[in-house]
Amino acid sequence: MSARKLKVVLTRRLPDAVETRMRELFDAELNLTDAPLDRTALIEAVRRADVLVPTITDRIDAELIGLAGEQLRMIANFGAGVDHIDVEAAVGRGLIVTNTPGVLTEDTADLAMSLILAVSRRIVEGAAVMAEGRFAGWTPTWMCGRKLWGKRLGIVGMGRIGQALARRARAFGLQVHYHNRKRVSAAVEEELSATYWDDLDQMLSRMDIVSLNCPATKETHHLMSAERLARLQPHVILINTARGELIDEAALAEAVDRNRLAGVGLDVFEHEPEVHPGLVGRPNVVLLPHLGSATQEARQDMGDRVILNVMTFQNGHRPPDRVIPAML
Ligand code: 8YV
Repeated sequence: MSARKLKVVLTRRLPDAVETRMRELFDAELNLTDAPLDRTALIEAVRRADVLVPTITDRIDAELIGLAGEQLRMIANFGAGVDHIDVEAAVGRGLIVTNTPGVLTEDTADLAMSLILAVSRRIVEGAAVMAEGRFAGWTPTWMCGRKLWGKRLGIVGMGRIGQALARRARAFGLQVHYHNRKRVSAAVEEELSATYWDDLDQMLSRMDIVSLNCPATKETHHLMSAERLARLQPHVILINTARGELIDEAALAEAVDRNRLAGVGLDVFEHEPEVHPGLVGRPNVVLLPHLGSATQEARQDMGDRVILNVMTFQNGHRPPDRVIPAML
């Protein structure tokens, strides 16, 4: 590798310490406004960068990759999910693609567990009562949510985050069930007392809570279609902290409208940052603005992971978090 510092273009503001380190190590170009780059700015960025550091708010599709300059060598994503990147096109053009797995696992699992608790125990509704001064005194039948202990949680996608959620769920007395492309090891199943379902539809129709924790791919697009939503039991709580595209959001809004679900907790949306209006302002729907990895620690660790990947590449080695199409 040449002694010239790599031109590393960041599409968004990252934590201060990450940006400072990037400036020390690379010819780093920061986005000081923090507004997402529009298409023209993104095209300009891939025309001058050696390394692009995008986030989920950038669409890195085949067309953009085709417009990149000869010098672009690497796309070092700030985030674990790479569904906004056409990895096949990038790798086909000889680019290295990396992500930041592992460092946001516990935080995202915390958020999924928080949504399960918030929806089942009506925490947001209760907080609104207090904020609006509507608490008129305790009554035996008012604001009753649903018990968690002993209920069945079905986790769709038993990767790192799914497993981290299962550990938390066990502590709350939930029975863990899961569906995954591949069955996890017997040791993990035993640790989590997790029951594997080969057939997703069968699992869905028997759960009390369903949490989506799988990546967005062509195969998982609208995994929760109108038909699948109809398979859920009417008392089910549906949680999504993975990707909005996993759910047909219009179908979900209709199901909520017809009281076909007891509650919903969403941190991600099909057309982010837009949210289907039918889901807004519903007492049994808790919506969060994509906060899964939003802790100071996780965002710092994600930045450190990006730096590690770029440094390793700069030193002529294989970056630890390389993503190849076969992994998706
Ligand atoms: C990130 C996420 O904040 O890492 C992911 O895949 O969904 C988020 O928690 C976001 O992707 C940053 O690019």
